Amino acid sequence: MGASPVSVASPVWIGLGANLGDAPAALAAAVQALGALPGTQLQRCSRLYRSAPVDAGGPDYYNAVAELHTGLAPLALLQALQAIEQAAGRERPYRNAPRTLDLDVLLWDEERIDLPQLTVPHPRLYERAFVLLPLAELRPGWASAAQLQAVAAQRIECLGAWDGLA
Ligand code: A4P
Ligand code: MG
Repeated sequence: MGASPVSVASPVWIGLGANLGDAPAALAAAVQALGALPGTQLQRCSRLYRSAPVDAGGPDYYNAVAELHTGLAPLALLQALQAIEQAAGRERPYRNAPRTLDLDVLLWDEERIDLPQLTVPHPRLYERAFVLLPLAELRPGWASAAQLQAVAAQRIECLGAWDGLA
């Protein structure tokens, strides 16, 4: 007798960013869209942050992190994220150009993913206050004091609860 099928949902953390158009509205719509993906539940969302562009120009960014449980495979989720970005009017004129919506896979459970299209943990995760601070809200104790100290000079402000908050 074979074992009964087990549905495996992985905890996944998604970084959301935008600095063109109505960025808070774009982030709130994206959080709803993430929770509506097949086989996927929105678990929690961080508070909303406003941050100075890092390695980039243009207006201040709005950033947040969402925690999902998904049964999607990594590349299927990446494709879904890119479809949500496109629906929000994402254009890619050059690297780190200002954007209406950016969705990055930050962490996939405890896994490492090393594919041509997808690197997880996100390679620039630890360099960025706009990722570490909202992620630390959802995973208290995950970032060390030294890691948080390393990004302490980056300008970032927490705007508190918002529409995306689950
Ligand atoms: N890709 C590889 N790994 C991943 C991953 N873990 N998640 C590939 C998502 N995509 C991943 O991404 C380019 C390619 O990366 C994709 O086709 C995918 O196959 P992109 O979003 O089209 O291009 P990008 O925006 O130039 O790259 P990326 O990686 O999103 O840029 P960064 O490094 O995340 O920087 N400052 C502030 N304050 N707030 C921000 O949100 N964001 C950036 C973007 C720069 N500065 C910022 C912010
Ligand atoms: Mg991206």
